[in-house]
Amino acid sequence: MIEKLVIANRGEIALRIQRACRELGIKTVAVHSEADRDLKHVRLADESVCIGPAPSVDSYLQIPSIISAAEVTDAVAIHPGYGFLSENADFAERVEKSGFIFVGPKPETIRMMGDKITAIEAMKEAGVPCVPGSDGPLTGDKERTIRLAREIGYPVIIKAAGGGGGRGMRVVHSEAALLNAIALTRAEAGAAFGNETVYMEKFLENPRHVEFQVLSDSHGNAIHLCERDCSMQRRHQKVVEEAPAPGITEQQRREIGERCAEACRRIGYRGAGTFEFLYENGEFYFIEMNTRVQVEHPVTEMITGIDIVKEQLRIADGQPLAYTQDQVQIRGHAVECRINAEDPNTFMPSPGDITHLHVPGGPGIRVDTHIYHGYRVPPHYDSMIGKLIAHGEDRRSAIARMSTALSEMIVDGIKTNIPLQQEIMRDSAFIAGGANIHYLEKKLGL
Ligand code: MV4
Repeated sequence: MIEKLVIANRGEIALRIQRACRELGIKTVAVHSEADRDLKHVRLADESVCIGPAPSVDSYLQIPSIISAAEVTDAVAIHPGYGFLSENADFAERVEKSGFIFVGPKPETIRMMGDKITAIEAMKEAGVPCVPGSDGPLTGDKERTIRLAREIGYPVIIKAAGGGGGRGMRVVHSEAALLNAIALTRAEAGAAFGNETVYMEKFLENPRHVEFQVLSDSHGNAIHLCERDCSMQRRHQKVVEEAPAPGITEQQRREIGERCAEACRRIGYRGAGTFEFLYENGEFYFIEMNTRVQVEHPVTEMITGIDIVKEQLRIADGQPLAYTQDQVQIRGHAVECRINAEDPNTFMPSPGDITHLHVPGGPGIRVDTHIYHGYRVPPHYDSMIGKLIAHGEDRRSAIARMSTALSEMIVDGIKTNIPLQQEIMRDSAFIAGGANIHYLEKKLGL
């Protein structure tokens, strides 16, 4: 097994990775910014290295500093977590060229998925259902583009090949607005991603966001771990996630899940990954693939009993998958509430000292957080300070457990979105299940 690993991240995911390492007997090196000396995982790490000042660009995004930290500590592997450098193909490449194991897919796979057009092309070829669209970049041929949009049917959406996660896209409702919208999206994409390539898709008006978790090893084995519903979101930030997705039939799960696993085998995918779909009128449409561990991975762990981070580490070590598809059994239902240090009404970040903390517990409750009594939430990073995960025999019981857990949780000294999460757990459309991606924003009056 990998002897020592650098955790190239912070917060709850750094602690989550450290826990998996402990179980596997891997020593950990925490790399942290000047503002993060007091992080729980830094204190618990076998070794720690300060890699720069508070701003992420000067620390968690500094590729040479992270690789140097691995060199000076004699680490053999680097886990990027989520965000920061996790989907940076150049980082993965420099990690490997420096002789370290990158816990994630090959650099060329990350690059392929980073370009949404090549990602869709690969998935379509592997039999994964995609959104009707341009099947490649839009050309300068105006007549051809106008014809294409007519064939697809309005509304259409123009997306940047270098975008994703809600950046670089524009909806077009009529032919009169088409060419101008393409020009604008191109210009923005050029400025934001250094790539003016854009493509067109049919715009789905009221879809749900349903994503499949996969694991794929370096021996040609790939499995799916069921799907998650992440439709409860605000401004492309997920708020509540759950698994399995309400209303998906066992047959459809098998069908789409197996297409995703087969796509992994075909492209030689390595590690954990997520296939993002839009789900509308009973149909799945692939939009993007994420090549990292995701924030919401615990809901999948709760219903499958599989430790996704440990599997990432085993795969990175070159071991075959510990599970076959038949051994993946779904039990019950899990819900996750993201806990953010923010004003529940204005959504403004609320960093500061945690003067009092009480964490919930009881059957089926899991708390993934790095915060502790007396911890100061720094203002420099994402406002998510933890996740509450509730598992139950069915969806109703998972929601009931989550409601109780939220009512037990006390975080004093800073504002949190716990009141908003309590309101969502009481919301009739959430309780019914299957609300679409616009539901929360409409409820909040956005
Ligand atoms: C779409 C779409 C409707 N139709 N594509 C936004 C994030 C990025 N991952 C893709 N996104 C969307 N692509 C087509 N063809 C609507 C969205 C979208 C969305 C998707 C998932 C979760 C939240 C969203 C919020 C707004 C728009």
